[in-house]
Amino acid sequence: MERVPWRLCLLFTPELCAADPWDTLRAAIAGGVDVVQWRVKHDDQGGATRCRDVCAETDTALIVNDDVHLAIDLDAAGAHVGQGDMPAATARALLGPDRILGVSTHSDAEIDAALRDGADYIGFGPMFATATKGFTEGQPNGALRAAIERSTVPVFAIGGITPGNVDVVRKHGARHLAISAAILRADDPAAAATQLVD
Ligand code: 3NM
Repeated sequence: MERVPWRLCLLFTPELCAADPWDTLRAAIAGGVDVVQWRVKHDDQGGATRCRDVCAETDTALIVNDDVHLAIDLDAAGAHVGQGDMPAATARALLGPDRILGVSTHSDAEIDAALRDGADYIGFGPMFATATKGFTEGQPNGALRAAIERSTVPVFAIGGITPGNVDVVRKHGARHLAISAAILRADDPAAAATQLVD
C-alpha cells in the first residue's frame, strides 16, 4: 500500500462549519474525504478525541495539525506542521518512522527543506486567495506543476479550492487536494466533497 494513499484531505475546524460540525464531518467523509486533518488552534482535547472517534467509524485516516504530541496521544496516522510550527525535523523525530508527517510549503526552498526533513507529503499553496488563512492571492500559474515535479512525495494543492475552480488546479497537475471552507461551509458537504474528488 502507498504510504500516503489519500486524495482528498479535509481541514476540519469545527467553528468554521455552517451546520453541526459532526454531521458535517460525517457527510464529508461519506462524500469522499479520505483523510481528516484536525485543525484547531486552541486546546480542545475533547473535540480532538471526538474527531478521532468519528474518523474511526469509517476507518478514515486522521492527521493532527501542529500538535505532534496530540497526534501521538490520539494514535493518529500522523501530524502536519506549517512553517511557523514545530520544525519538521523535530516532528519527524517525535513521530518515529511509522506515523505520517505532512509539511506546508510555499516555495522551492521550503519544498527542499521539507523533503530533507522527512516529509511524507507536502501541502503547496495557496492556489487562490482564501480567507481561511488570510492569503489575498494565489501562487502564479505553473507553480503547482513545478512543485509536483520537484517533490518526491505527494503534493496536496491547498488554498481557496472549490468545486467551481478545481478543474483549473487539476489542469495544473493536482492529484491531491486539501480543502476547508468549500466543504465545511457548503450547504451539502457530501456533495461538495464528491464534486471535488470526481
Ligand atoms: N494553508 P480553504 S492555504 C490552511 O497555502 C491553509 O499553506 C494554506 O483553506 C497554504 O480551503 C490554507 O478554506 C487554507 O482555502 C485552506
